Amino acid sequence: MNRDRALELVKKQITEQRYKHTLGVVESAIWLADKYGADRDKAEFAAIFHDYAKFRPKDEMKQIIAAEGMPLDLLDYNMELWHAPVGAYLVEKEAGIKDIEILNAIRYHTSGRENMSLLEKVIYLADYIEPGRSFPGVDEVRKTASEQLDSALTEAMRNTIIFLMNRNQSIYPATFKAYNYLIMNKE
Ligand code: DGI
Ligand code: FE
Ligand code: FE
Ligand code: FE
Repeated sequence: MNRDRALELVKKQITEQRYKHTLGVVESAIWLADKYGADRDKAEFAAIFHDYAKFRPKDEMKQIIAAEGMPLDLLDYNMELWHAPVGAYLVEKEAGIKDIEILNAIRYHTSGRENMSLLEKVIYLADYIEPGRSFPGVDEVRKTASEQLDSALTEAMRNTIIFLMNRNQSIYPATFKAYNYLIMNKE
């Protein structure tokens, strides 16, 4: 699989706007990978495919979560979480990506998890800071990302948790666990 073929496969799955976001995530992921010593090619492929399942029908995502042994508690939380694990599954099945590090970076790009790998951190953060994002506080996270990866990741997770809480939404436990892990294992 080369980069152009991967982009072509993804383009068919998502909207024009989401494709632009994806190109932004690729740019930010390569920047972060080079800065923090992650595998540049893996970062590029994980970024290209990270939102592959974003527009799959709700029922199809539900069915895959149940049938493929994914955590069933996902179904009790915001359905925005589902495209990440379902994406990892479909990218393997439909695009033939077998690399477990790439698949895990896709799988955990929305919730995060405890003890994230370097590649998982790069993709989570690239998704948050890509040039097309305009969340309140994103410029501060971009600045931190140029200095310290874990600090930037912690800020991005904190902002996301606060954003969801302010909108009266539930928080998936893995997200809290990811945040706590970073706070409790700071250098
Ligand atoms: O797919 P994207 O829009 O590029 O971004 P994403 O996959 O990081 O997140 C999609 C949305 O999921 C984002 O607006 C926040 C929302 N979300 C809902 N429940 C949770 C959650 N995010 C986290 N981290 N944890 C949750 O429990
Ligand atoms: Fe996503
Ligand atoms: Fe994200
Ligand atoms: Fe995304």
